[in-house]
Order: sequence, then structure tokens, then C-alpha cells
Amino acid sequence: MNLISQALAKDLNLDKALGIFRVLDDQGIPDESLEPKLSKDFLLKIYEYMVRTRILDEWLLKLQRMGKVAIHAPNKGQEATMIGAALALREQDWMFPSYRELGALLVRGMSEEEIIDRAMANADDPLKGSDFAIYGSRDKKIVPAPVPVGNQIPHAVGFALAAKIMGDNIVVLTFFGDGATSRGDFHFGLNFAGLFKPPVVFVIQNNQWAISLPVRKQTAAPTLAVKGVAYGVPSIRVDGNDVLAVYSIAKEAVDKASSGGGPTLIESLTYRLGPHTTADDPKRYRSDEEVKRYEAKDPIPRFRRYLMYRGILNEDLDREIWGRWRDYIETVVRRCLSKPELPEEVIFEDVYSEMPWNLREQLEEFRESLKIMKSLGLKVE
Ligand SMILES: Cc1ncc(C[n+]2csc(CCOP(=O)(O)OP(=O)(O)O)c2C)c(N)n1
Ligand SMILES: [Mg+2]
Repeated sequence: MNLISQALAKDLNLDKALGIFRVLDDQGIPDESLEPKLSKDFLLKIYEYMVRTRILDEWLLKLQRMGKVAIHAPNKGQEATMIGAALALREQDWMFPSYRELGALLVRGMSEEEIIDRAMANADDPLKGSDFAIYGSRDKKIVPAPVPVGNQIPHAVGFALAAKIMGDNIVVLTFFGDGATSRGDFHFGLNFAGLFKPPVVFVIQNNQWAISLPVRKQTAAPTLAVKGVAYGVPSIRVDGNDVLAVYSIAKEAVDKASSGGGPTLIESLTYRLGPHTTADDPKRYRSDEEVKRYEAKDPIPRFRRYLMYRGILNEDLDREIWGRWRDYIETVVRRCLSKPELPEEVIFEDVYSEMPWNLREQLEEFRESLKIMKSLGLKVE
């Protein structure tokens, strides 16, 4: 850990923002001087989170294609970043994610069932069918992602600053994409963080695309991490497909923030293997050849090779893990599919604490028209 500590302790080390920190090479072979000392159980837990995320992500894509989920933002290829970073948080810490962090939600204790209920907007959806598959949970200390790109950045900084003022020992971690670094919110947030040093960890999921816009057309900066240095925030770039690298750096950053050391920016260099969302066709703006090149860098097989190299995983155990989670998640999907739909009337709820007379009137009219439609065999979509 020494090298990493030095990297973050040396306040504004431009080399770390321009270079790339990795523990595993592309084959999954570790650099022993950087390899974190983690127990076998913990390493397998990391792997299982990656497997669960991949299977859940595939299901959400299938459910969207089946017409059961309105929209989904695929996570494929980015599992190491979201899981490595979220695992660094302690129970009391808060997370301000974006819309592409399924694995981080699982790490914080959200279940597959809660996530699928939300995505399907069925009767158990805690957000009652509100727009887009944005997940949050007060219990699990996850703030729902805002739809405008990057708005969570100043929110996270303000929350962390409030905690600092109140003397609460919490760390706030926020995820956002490469595209978000071009928004004002990133710059307001980073400026405040550099100045007031709240306990916040910024994780840029640099998946190299903001829908159809590649990073090279997004900014003239040589890396995204250098932008943090400019604001006085210690910043480091890591290989975002190397879960041990992401975890090690995020853990250092969380430890540092929790002991009064202030913010850190982590640029995690990864790649979105799937479409931006289920409403996108990436073939229109990037080549198959590029995708194939990154498929070879998929973080899951890479970590699997590491676990096998260390003798922690073998073919049988690997099959057992995938089989167990495939079966489990399929059962959950079937259960979610069998749940009733949300009653249409929920669209009138949660705007006012007490419904005003005009809304009540509209609700009554709506009920009447529903009755008529149902009597005609028509369905409200
Ligand atoms: C302020 C704002 N502008 C545009 C959009 C439309 N939009 C949604 S996601 C997205 C791209 C974001 O890219 P990035 O930050 O790299 O995150 P990624 O989707 O790659 O995870 C855009 C432009 C939006 N939601 N909000
Ligand atoms: Mg992106």
C-alpha cells in the first residue's frame, strides 16, 4: 500500500493524474509490490458481486426487450470500477451514484428484487413508477441519481461539507461519467471541494463515451484526472478494469477522507461494452473492432484469471458461482414478473402532502374514465 499512500499523500502530484495505476496486468497477473493483502473470502466476495452484476444487467436488458422495463443503461464492462469503489465505503458512508452503477447498489445491500421491482415499476416499486430506472434508498444511504448529467456532484460535495460542519464521521462517494466532467456542476463541485476539503471521493467512470461523443472530442485535457489537480484536489488515474487497483485507491481515498484528509478524485479508465441505453445503437458511431479490443480487457475474466493464478478459484467453483447466481436471479425475475402492476392512480400521488381540491377533482374524473375504458376492454398504457 505504500506506493498508493504516497501517491495520495503527495498532495497535487500531476504524474498520478497523467499516469495509470494498475495492480493486475491484462492477463490478471499481479504486480506483487502493489497487490493488496485481502482475504480469500473477500476476494471471492468481490468476484461474486461482479458475477451478480453481469447477470442482473443481462436480465434488465432482456426485460426491456420483452417490454417489461421502460429503459435500461447497461453496465457491462464497468463492473470493476463500481464494485471496487463501493466496497471501499463503510456502513455509515453515503453514495451519490449515476445511473450505471448496479454493482455499487448491490454492494450497499440493495437486493436484485428491489432493483427489478424498480426497473419494472410494478406494485412493489418504492418510487411508484417515477421516470427512468433511478435507484435510491435512504436505509442503504444511496441518493437517487438525478437525470441531468452530473447534478449529483455538487450535491455530494454539499452533503460532505455539511457532515464536516456537523462533525459526523461520514465519507461521501459520488460516481459520474466522463461526459459529466464537461458540465458546470463538475467544476462548481471540484472548486468547492478543493477549497473547503470536505470528506468526498469523486469517481469518474471514464467509459470513453458520452452516448456518441468520444472523450477526445469532449475535452483537450490530456486526462480527466488533471482537472482535479487544477482545483487543488489530489487526483489519480486508475485502470478501471482492474478491480484490485480501483479498490486499493478508493480505500485509501475513503480512509484519508474519514481521517480529515479531504477530497480525492479518481479517474477510472474503463469501457462501456454495451449500448448507452436500450434506446441507443452504438454501431452507428463506433466500430466493432474497437468493441472487440475492449472485450479482451473485460474486467470479469481478468479478475477470474487472477483468482485462478492465486489458487483461490478453480473451474468447478467458478461454474458453481455462475450457476448459483443465474438460478437465483432467474427465480427473482419470475417473482417480479408475477407481481401486480402499479395502480394507475399513483400518478396523482407524492406531489402535494395533501391533495388540493382541483387534483382531487381530476382524480375523480380519471377514475370515471378508467371505468369506461375498462368496460370497453381498453387498457391505460
Ligand atoms: C444536462 C444533461 N444534458 C444531456 C443529457 C442527455 N444525456 C444523458 S446521458 C448523457 C451522456 C453522459 O455521458 P457520461 O457522463 O460519459 O456517462 P455515461 O452515460 O457514459 O455513463 C447525455 C448527454 C442529460 N441527461 N442531462
Ligand atoms: Mg461516459
